[in-house]
Amino acid sequence: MKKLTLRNAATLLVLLLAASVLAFGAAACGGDDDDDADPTATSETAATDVPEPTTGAEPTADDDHEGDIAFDASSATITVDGDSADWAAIEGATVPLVQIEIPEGVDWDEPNALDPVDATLKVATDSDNVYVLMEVPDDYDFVADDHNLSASIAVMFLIDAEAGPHMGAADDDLELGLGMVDIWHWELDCAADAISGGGDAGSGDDPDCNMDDEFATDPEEREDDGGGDAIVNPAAENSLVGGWSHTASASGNGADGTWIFEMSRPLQTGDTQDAQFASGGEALIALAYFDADESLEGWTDTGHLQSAESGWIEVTLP
Ligand SMILES: [Ca+2]
Ligand SMILES: [Ca+2]
Ligand SMILES: [Ca+2]
Ligand SMILES: [Ca+2]
Repeated sequence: MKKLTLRNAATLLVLLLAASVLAFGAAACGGDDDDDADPTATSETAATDVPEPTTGAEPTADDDHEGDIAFDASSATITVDGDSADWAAIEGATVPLVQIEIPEGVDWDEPNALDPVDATLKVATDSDNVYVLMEVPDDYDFVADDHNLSASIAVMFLIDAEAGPHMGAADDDLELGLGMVDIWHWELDCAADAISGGGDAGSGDDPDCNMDDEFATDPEEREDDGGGDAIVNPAAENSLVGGWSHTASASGNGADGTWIFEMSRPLQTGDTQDAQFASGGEALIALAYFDADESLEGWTDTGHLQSAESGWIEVTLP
């Protein structure tokens, strides 16, 4: 597995300190999709400047998006069932996930501290679909009727070339949306033996298992595809699927092990609120993990661990 390469640790540290604002989430990445943010210029811009879907022939971003982590996706057809056996021969990357430090003067709830974790990310494609495996070493927590007391994840993809890895914003100003990102946001409302995702077209909502297909333009502007006050997307494609498991689930909540989140979606969806992928192109990815042990009430919106401090994860598609 390829390891993280810190191109310039000193610079990164400065960035971490300087940009310790909300990143992949805060008010946005948790809970419901209520959008209580002000109708900012960012959302106005998004309403009138819907990006054209990128095609595989063109990379989804330019060289400005160099991050700390880059790897190649593999060619494979994966069974999305929460069993990672079909990924055994596929190489991925180690992705450090760290908690966001809420900056002074920003009116967000201060989370309870969580230790960083190293997630594993693998990506594969076949002629029709993109497949993503995210594994997180953490104890098992699943409570069927309260998803805040279960693990939750988000996988984010660049749509607009200028979008930053902090839900569309960049390190230097985390409240300034630079472009749209695609988000697969999974709160575990279904047990491990169910397949999550899907729902009515024209929406990103998964009414049964809460694996929603979303988009964001900045950390406070996040919606299900097709949702939001200003953006209309009746063509929203909604066939995202996921299966999950945990290696120690048989031992009950609190048992040490590894979460396995396996996901897939068509390479091309024709949906302006999705990233589009094709052979020879690039996927730019960021990850988030919500730990149910963060508080007695479970994970909070601002407390999640996230990868944006490493920049966009660059994945070259076969
Ligand atoms: Ca599988
Ligand atoms: Ca979609
Ligand atoms: Ca989307
Ligand atoms: Ca935990």
